[in-house]
Amino acid sequence: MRTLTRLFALGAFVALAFPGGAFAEIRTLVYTSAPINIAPHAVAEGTQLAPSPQIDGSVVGMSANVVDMLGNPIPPTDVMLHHIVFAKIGVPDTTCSGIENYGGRMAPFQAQRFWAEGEEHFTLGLPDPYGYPNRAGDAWGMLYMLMNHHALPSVVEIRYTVRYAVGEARTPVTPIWLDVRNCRADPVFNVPGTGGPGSRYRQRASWVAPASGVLVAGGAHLHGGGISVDVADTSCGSLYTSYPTWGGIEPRPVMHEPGPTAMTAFDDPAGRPVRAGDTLQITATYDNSRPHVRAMGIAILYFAPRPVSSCASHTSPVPAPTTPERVTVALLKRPAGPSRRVTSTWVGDYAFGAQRVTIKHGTRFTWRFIGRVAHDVTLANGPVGLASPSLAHGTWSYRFTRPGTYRLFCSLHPALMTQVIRVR
Ligand SMILES: [Cu+2]
Repeated sequence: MRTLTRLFALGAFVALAFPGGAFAEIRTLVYTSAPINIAPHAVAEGTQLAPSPQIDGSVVGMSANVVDMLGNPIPPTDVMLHHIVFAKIGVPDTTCSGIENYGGRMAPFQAQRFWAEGEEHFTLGLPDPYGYPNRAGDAWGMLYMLMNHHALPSVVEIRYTVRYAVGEARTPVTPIWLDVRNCRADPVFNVPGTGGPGSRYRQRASWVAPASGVLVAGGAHLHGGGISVDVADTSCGSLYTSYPTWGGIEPRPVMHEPGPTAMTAFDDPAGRPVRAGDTLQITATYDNSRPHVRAMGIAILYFAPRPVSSCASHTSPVPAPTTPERVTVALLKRPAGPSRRVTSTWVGDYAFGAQRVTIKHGTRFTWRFIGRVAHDVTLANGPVGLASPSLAHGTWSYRFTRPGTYRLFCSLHPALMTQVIRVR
């Protein structure tokens, strides 16, 4: 009887929401970003407003790629889509009260991250009957990071496809963004790579579920050197583990350690229960036998609130083993000038002050950022993984405890800004 009443109430709701019985359908909507200019052998990162459906409905799927100004797809060997993140502006994020923009400033508004894609090309597909609710008046923003492998400037656009249910009541999902370096536009960490053969390096973060419900879909993001991303309910065990697949044609020149070409995702219409008050823990596991810089560990989960009484662990499928291509990131420009015994230098547009430096081990070296645009200090190759945040002002320092040759570059301007530090 109660079920009947509930069905009746639902029917009344649908009739009210869609007077005249609007035709229920799933539309395929294709949008294009504003043009993005990328300098030769450089990285473009930034934010844009993103066109979005101008009608009430629910997002049930998303995918994106990089196209030229004529709409032709651009392969990653030309312009690499490092990552794009879509967020709904003015709506609080589920796991983060404020997001630090590129350059270290807090974003001036709330934004709910609801989908992202990186080199692994995570395609969103929510199982029936779920959907991410969206209103005609909602505004979307897009954060992007693209890398140009050409010696010429490129102008590209992001083309994205939204599968969108209209005229139909979907069960609403909330996106849950779990990130071991959460609340940053550039949520990176560095794997030192000093653990020896077979060693692992882990980063973790956790989040307490404020409501009960079920996880119905998810995807994850790792960088080169990644082993897995696991999401566990600390009282029940693993709910989802994502594994990378490696391979494909690696772009030349090598401007970063290649990321996975795929990550295992899941969709589960029955849902994986999480109780209010349960702690969800994300663990990003990396190889620690060699350095991996500017690494990430992210999972995005789609959560449908509803009463649940218990939780259970899940074993995730492991893809057929693949081996990452072992690349050495070489400097694209030979550091110039006399070798200097200094313990600090400047970083400007577009050079390091002292490009060839010799120091004693144990020395703390300081970089002073004085550019109009942001730069960073990133290990290309050397004994220990290290990288600074991207900065336009302020200083960053690092204590060199292991002797060897550290070849460094700005990961945003790798063809222009290089430095070598010899640690005796
Ligand atoms: Cu730079």
